[in-house]
Amino acid sequence: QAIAILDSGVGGLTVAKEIMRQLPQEKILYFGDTARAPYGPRDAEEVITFTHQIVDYLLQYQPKMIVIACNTATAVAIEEIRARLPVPVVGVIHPGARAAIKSTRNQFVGVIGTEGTIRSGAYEQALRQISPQIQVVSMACPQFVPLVERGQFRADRTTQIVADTLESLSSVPLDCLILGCTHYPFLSDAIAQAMGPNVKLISSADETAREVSTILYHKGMLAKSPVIPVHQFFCSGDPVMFRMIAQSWLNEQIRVTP
Ligand code: DGN
Repeated sequence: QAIAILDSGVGGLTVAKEIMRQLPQEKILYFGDTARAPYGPRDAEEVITFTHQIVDYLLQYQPKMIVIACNTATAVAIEEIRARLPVPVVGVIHPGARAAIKSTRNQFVGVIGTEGTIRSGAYEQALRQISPQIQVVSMACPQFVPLVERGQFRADRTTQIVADTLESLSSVPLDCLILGCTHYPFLSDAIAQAMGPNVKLISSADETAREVSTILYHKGMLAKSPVIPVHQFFCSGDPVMFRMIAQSWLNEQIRVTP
């Protein structure tokens, strides 16, 4: 049985890669809804509908767990999905918040994400639940996801857009910045350059993979076969672009089912 991972596009690959690294014996089924990305500007109802549709598609393969590797979908849909599924459902917001709390020294945390994620206030809520005195500044970065979906991670124009977008955060004394969208680790060079050396970038990937591993361990569901699994990738849009981005991020050849 596989771990099913979904996102609006290629962003969830940042989480998939970390799960593959921490749990190399687990088979991954990945769905990127590239035809309908970005989810960020869509209203909550629409994102909820899309998430249910993708989960239903993935359920045909009888996965042992679902990972919603999209902050926008986690923010609005995880409770509903969790309530209706018989398998564990993991999102990316609580793991991201936990990682930031572990990292911050001055209790001042920044969050960047899609409009949908920032509007939901899900990070503030998750952060304050763990640490009520935390100070949070959040900002939506609607231009970032389309750059990633087009594979433009390192273009000069990308670096410039990232620098311009994040400029207003430079006056805030944060010591860590949550990449509250799973697409953003693709832009981490440009984001790190814009934020400077005193701000640590926090991606949910590592902590989410740890949560996946803990749940599977406690449920006695970790894969036992020593055979290296063949992962499966599905995308709703252009498979050529998806494959190109996925192969360069994962450093391996993959097959994509359109
Ligand atoms: N990767 C998704 C997220 O983490 O929010 C959504 C990106 C998008 O579709 N805008």
